Amino acid sequence: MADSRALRLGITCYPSVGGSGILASALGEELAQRGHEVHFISYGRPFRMPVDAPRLFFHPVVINDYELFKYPDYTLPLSVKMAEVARDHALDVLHVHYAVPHATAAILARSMLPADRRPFVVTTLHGTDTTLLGRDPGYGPAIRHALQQSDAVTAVSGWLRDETHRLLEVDRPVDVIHNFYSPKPPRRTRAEVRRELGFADEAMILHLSNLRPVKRIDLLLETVARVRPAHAFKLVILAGGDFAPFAEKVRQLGLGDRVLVRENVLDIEDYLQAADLGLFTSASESFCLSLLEAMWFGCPSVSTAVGGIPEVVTSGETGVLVQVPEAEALARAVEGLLGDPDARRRMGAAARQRAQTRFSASAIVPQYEALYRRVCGCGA
Ligand code: GMT
Repeated sequence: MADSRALRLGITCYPSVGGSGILASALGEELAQRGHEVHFISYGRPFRMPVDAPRLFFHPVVINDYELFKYPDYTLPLSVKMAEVARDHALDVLHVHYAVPHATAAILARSMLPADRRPFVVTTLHGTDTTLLGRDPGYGPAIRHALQQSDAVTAVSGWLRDETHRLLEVDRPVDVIHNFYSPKPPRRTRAEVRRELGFADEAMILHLSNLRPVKRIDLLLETVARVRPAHAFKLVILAGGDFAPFAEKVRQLGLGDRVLVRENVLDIEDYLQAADLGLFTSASESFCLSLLEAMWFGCPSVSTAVGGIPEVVTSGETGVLVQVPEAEALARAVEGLLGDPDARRRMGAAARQRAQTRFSASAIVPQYEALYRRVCGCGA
């Protein structure tokens, strides 16, 4: 019989700036708003997790540093905290975001509990947990084991599902549930933000990422250095990390007056609404949540056509995908859109429409709820 009772859910994610943590926090918030009880378990409070929201709880994992250990261990205290929260709050499901080490800790936590108190384990793969760590002989077998032992595994794109089967040789189904984004209203107007950044009539190209090597910030800078006319735009980088290592490259390319960097910005919506074009140059990307964030604000993007990005962007309709990841090809695509405000407006409107219909909370969160109910055997 179908059971629509509210569920008790544990969510573990990285609490720092990063797509998997952002997605997990937003999911927890949405689930709590839908009446479920949500317990975050992590070493830090997820940075976008609201304070004082009903049915939303945070359980910190305390990590002690013992002299004997050369490297502090997180997996064991995390698993103990997961088992404790699962027992004390009668969790139905432990949903872990990013397999390493969360899925392994969840499997261990489950086995610490008596059979009638064990939560079901759902693991969501986000990207490098498969594509980077999955290839590492020191991690791959442990990830594979945790995926085989999970009650359900999801991937944030069809591409990541296929890569998981290929690289980790898991012989179990992997459900695809795409990412979603729920924009917060901007706090400042577009004009105020552009004034803060010192813009006159230039177009604003926006890039936002954690700046890891996979984001190819070198290619991003080489691309904008080739865009003409140079006075027609400025590049704004919202950096979820330290930009200092790239400052020399900015100088070498003569981009000092055209590249503006803001580090660890919380009000990203302020900048998203002020942008005219997104630019993403990643070497690999399972989904690219930042690209979706731009789409929500009617901002079309130029991006490398890698990984799961073609599932997010329809090339020529909601943005431009560049098949050859080279500065020259990317720069020509940027110039094409900078020089054609009508095309930009048309693509921006189509991007917003696609984001709302395909990648909104109302389209995606019910897919997770259905998955939880399926693993719990409590109907849809
Ligand atoms: O997998 C990672 O590199 C980290 C992860 C994160 O926490 O930022 O990023 C991945 O997950 C995001 C959310 O699902 C995706 O939007 C990113 O595309 C993905 N990164 C990569 O695949 C490189």
